[in-house]
Amino acid sequence: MFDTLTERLTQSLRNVTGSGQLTEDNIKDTLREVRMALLEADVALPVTREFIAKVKEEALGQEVMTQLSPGQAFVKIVYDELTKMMGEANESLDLAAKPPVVVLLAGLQGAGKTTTAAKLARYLKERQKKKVMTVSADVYRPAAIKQLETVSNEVGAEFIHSEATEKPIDIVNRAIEQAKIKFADVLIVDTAGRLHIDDDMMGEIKELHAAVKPTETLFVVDAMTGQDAANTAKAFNDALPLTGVILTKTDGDARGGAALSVRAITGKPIKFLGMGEKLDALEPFHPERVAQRILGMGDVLSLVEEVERKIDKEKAEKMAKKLQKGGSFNFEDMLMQFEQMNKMGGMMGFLDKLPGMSNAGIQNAIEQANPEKQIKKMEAIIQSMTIKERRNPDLMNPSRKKRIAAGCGMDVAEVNKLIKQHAQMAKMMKKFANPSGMAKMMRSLGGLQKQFGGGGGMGPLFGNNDKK
Ligand SMILES: Nc1nc2c(ncn2[C@@H]2O[C@H](COP(=O)(O)OP(=O)(O)OP(=O)(O)O)[C@@H](O)[C@H]2O)c(=O)[nH]1
Ligand SMILES: [Mg+2]
Repeated sequence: MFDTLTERLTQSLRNVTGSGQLTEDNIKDTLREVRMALLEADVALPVTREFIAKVKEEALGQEVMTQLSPGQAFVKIVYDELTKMMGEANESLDLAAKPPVVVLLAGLQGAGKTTTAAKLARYLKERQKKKVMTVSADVYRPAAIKQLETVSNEVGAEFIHSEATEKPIDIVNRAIEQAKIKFADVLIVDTAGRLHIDDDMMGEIKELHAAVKPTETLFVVDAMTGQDAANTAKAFNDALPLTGVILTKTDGDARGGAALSVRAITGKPIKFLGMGEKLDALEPFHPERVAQRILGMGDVLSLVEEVERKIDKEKAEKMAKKLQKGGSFNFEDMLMQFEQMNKMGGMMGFLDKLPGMSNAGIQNAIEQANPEKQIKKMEAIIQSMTIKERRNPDLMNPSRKKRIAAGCGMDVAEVNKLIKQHAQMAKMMKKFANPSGMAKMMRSLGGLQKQFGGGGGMGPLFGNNDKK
């Protein structure tokens, strides 16, 4: 996928990499080339227009970043906007609902629904350790039911029999009962394909949807149809709210217009990509990875990474230097720590990288405490402070606290809690502000594990005393 787009984009981006300063004039040609490249990839016109407008706005409104050349900054902007266009981050299936979680697959004829049903079953079984059952409500095409049985057997998903003489609704209701009895986690429902999105198809699937109330309603669509894929998904979504889209046959699609258009046109996330006929050829959709792929794995990507590393490193070094010189750890620094943590994939991603922290019990405890939410709250409080306050924690007094609390819609008690947490972090930072600090920091983080064992929650910073 994206071969031609990649080639064209890298070429045009290389041109801007050399230039002096980003101005309306010198990005004009490159923007035109990027626009052509997107249209050739069969990205829908309105999506392309909006993309170009945003890149232009960002490029011209760029704050001067000393660590970036204008060309680097431009590439970074294109990368960020590409990622945003596809939805920022991977959205997975909602498997938290009461089992059996029903996943309804819909789509046009030959889109790949039946194949995808088996692929998804395999994926959930192997990667998420779920007990998955499948059922076919396709009573129209001869052998459709048999086809699902065959592929289900191949992936080791339990197939629930149905007959072409039954009504789709009856089949599905019966299947749900069976899935309950057998304690299945997930029930995947394959449906009949139609030639077009017509009233018959919508009527039947609406009826099914109403009767079954699936947790996930996924539209399966052939990527090779380009921007049409996005348009059919939209037509479907207008009649019946989708929870996501699965793009199939991306292995045969050199252009990539569907992947780039679906999110912008439907507002719904692409959740998976089908990448081949084999039943293991299904991958979760990660916008940032796809953006990386589009920009090529070569020089452009490493450039983007280097830029991000530079920005982070510069900030981290500045803080370390300040602390070493006896400066204090202020709210601004605290905010930056949170940002860095988010970049590492949040608290969970961060802990995953630490030795000894992969234990399921610990992970559960952390998930319960919901550190992501706590961090968001703390970030909001700091953002509600003035710059002066962020740099001078000593300024805090009752009236300031009251104003800050009002500014972020929280209680003064929450602000007090943040201040306490800040003081604790500042103390810790002081200890680590010497060359061997990082090693010590790691060891002390390792020590958190013990705190969990004792049931004491995650220390002062991530106490779970106010989970909602
Ligand atoms: N190359 C490739 N082929 C795929 C992919 N997904 C499905 N196919 C093929 O597409 C064809 C149709 O797939 P099905 O799963 O039968 O499609 P369907 O939507 O169930 O079709 P109907 O039930 O007739 O509406 C089959 O030959 C599949 O092997 C994919 O990701 N890549
Ligand atoms: Mg089918």
